[in-house]
Amino acid sequence: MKKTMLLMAATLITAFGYAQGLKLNDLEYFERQGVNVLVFSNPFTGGFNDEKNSGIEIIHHGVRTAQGGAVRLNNAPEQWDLVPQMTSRKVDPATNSIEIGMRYPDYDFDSRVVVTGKGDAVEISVYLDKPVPDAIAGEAGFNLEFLPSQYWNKTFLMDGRLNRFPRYTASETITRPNQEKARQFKGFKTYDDRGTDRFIDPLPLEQGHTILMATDDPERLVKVTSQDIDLKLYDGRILAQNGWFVLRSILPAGKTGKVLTWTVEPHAIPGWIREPNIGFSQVGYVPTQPKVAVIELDKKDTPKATATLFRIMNDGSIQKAFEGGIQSWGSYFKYNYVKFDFSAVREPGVYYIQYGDLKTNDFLIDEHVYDKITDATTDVWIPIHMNHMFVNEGYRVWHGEPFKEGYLQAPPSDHFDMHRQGATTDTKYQPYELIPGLNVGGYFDAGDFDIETGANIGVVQNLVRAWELFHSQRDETFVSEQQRYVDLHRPDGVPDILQFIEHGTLNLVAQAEQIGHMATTLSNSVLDNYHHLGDATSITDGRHYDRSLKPYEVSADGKSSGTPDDMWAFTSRNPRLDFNAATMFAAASRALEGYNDDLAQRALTQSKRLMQEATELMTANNQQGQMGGMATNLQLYAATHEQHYLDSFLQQIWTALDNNATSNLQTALDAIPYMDEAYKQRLRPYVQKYQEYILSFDKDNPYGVPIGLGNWAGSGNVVSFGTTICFAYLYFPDLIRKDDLYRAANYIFGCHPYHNYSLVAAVGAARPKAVFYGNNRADFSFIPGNVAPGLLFRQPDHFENYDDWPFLWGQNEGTVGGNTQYVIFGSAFQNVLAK
Ligand SMILES: [Ca+2]
Ligand SMILES: [Ca+2]
Ligand SMILES: [Ca+2]
Repeated sequence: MKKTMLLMAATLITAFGYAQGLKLNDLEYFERQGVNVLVFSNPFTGGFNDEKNSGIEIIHHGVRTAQGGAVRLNNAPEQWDLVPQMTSRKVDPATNSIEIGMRYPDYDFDSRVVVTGKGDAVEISVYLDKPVPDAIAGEAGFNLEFLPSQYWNKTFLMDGRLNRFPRYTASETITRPNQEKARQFKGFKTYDDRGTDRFIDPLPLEQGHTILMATDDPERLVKVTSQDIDLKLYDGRILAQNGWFVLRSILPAGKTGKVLTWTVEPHAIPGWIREPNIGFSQVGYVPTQPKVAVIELDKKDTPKATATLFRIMNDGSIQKAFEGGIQSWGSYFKYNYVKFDFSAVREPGVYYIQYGDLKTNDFLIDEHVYDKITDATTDVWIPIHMNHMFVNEGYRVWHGEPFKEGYLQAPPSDHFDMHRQGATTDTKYQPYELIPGLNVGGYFDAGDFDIETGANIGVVQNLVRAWELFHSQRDETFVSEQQRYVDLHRPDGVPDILQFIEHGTLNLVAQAEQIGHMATTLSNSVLDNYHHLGDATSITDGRHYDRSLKPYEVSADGKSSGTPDDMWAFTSRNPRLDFNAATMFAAASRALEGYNDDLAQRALTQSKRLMQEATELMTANNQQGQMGGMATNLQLYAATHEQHYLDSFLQQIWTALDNNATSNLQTALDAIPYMDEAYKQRLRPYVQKYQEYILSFDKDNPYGVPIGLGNWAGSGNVVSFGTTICFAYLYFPDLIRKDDLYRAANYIFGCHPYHNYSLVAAVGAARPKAVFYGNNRADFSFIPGNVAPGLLFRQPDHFENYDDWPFLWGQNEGTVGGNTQYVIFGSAFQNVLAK
């Protein structure tokens, strides 16, 4: 042991003594080879409060390992704890420093944090012009959060005391009166205190003045010193599974001026160069398609002259199949990109790429590689997300039948998932009154369990499109609406896609019939149910909420309780949503005719009624301009063949195409089956323009697809792009290049920045992503067939997709809207390739 420690000390001296210095670069972050320190390049302005993506951040040897550096009000902040507003950001290259003004308006509390590059460290100082307000004195502190998956099982020393970061949380807590806890976002509570009026406060794992983290891993080694005040280390996972390790110092009460100073020194491996990321399709390639690997290189890396394709022969021996030159693409954000084109290889077989010493995993070249790309999504992901059903798979129950007590009319209220109930209910129901009949059909939105009406409308539309265009007869799922039971991998004689359309329509028709218009969402009434992880059945107690009972009290007949856990229907009327529903009902009625005639008729009735009422409402509100009824008119024409719908569509489509051809082309293509040859001819120039648009991405980025830079990553856009290309090729094979059909598939299946894993869970890929933000995310797992949003852009220059940490929804969540779009893409892609 002693010998090891001496060796470690020697390494540290060398390591921390390596002179290079953290310098502010042109992109306004501190940089040295192997280390980036960002200071509010990403402020706390994400859509969902603390997204664990903000404040002071460290990108350590290519991986973002720390974030959340800021003045915070909790030992281990949760998503809905208050976050600071950034009131100013001053970058000063002369002093090599960045100063951030922070404010908590709820407490009229201002602070300034100055980060200064000093040698290989940054010094972080907190300044107060007024003392910490009494209400949060002893609670406000400076925090920095470290990613558990990068630190667990690694060692740390606090003032020389040895310890190890736990793989799973099991440290100590206390409870304190709720009144001592800083207010949470909009006054919501993330926890159910079981009537104790107390909150849980974690105790520190360690405290002291100097911490060395990951002494056993040079890529993660960090030294943090606090000159004046103790550092405390917390495990945020003890409150919330998505918590991080939190390093924290409490700001002293009653003091002003410079009240805290930390020195943070992330170790840099001398001369470190990031390993190349060889992007290729993990699903493989059909023999005739273009095959180009995109290799992402550290900007200090020197590209090799060639790369090689090796083939693993049927007897297990290995043969060189191809050697080809490396072409430079150029730089894109922080990396350089080169390409390796091995399109010449067409022989079916098992291959891998070798670039320098680096070998990829194997992949297939074969005529059938894309045959199964949607099977996991249709056979597993979609049925698991069927609400109000018991879902079984082999020996496993995914969930029981949720929300048996139904849905209450939401009272006027704010919400935590971007909804609200306005001052009126717009229905015949009183707040908290049971709205009958809504607990039927519908799909969980995503990693949460609400029925987002807009998303569910999209699901039915997507599935109807897939049904009408491709007529998939695939039957791998038993669905009984009568038994409220779904059994995966048990054929029942009915095409699954019809059953999925029926299931979505059942809930949406119930909304229109019971409420009179569409709810904005059917969602949780309390925040501590919203972040539920586990079986959806246990979100509510299955008993009707009775406000005359005390919380947790159950009525004598066992049918009601005083626990306010019943789900709410948010019913503020939105004519645009009704308009969209009208579109979907028209489509659903077509698909369901001959399979469930009663439901088909009910859907058509609601379609016509909502269309008329929404038009009147929007006319009255002068909202005609935002009607967006182009697709609706098309759907209604397809359902009814009434000429006036067609006339309206034709009035709208050409203007829409002239205004924005790229985003409206899909709708224009969708109309082709109902139109004459003249319509198709008139569309040709727009399709020609779309081909130019496709090619423009070759200059935009090395991957040749639209890469989104928002706070929800962009694989959905790539899927839409790919879908439109397929449809355009289907109708205009002389205008769209066949080679361009593969762009979206390449990107989604592994040819993208950061790593080369397929963004679709499970079927077909050699190396799919392993963790996703599904409702089983606490198990670091996935639901097969999910499509991750993928590569999340972090300002100012970093793409990221964690595959050992599921909890960032913007990278790893899949939505029912997005995944059913992927089904269309996959079906269209397979269909055009088969031709
Ligand atoms: Ca949701
Ligand atoms: Ca079936
Ligand atoms: Ca209940």
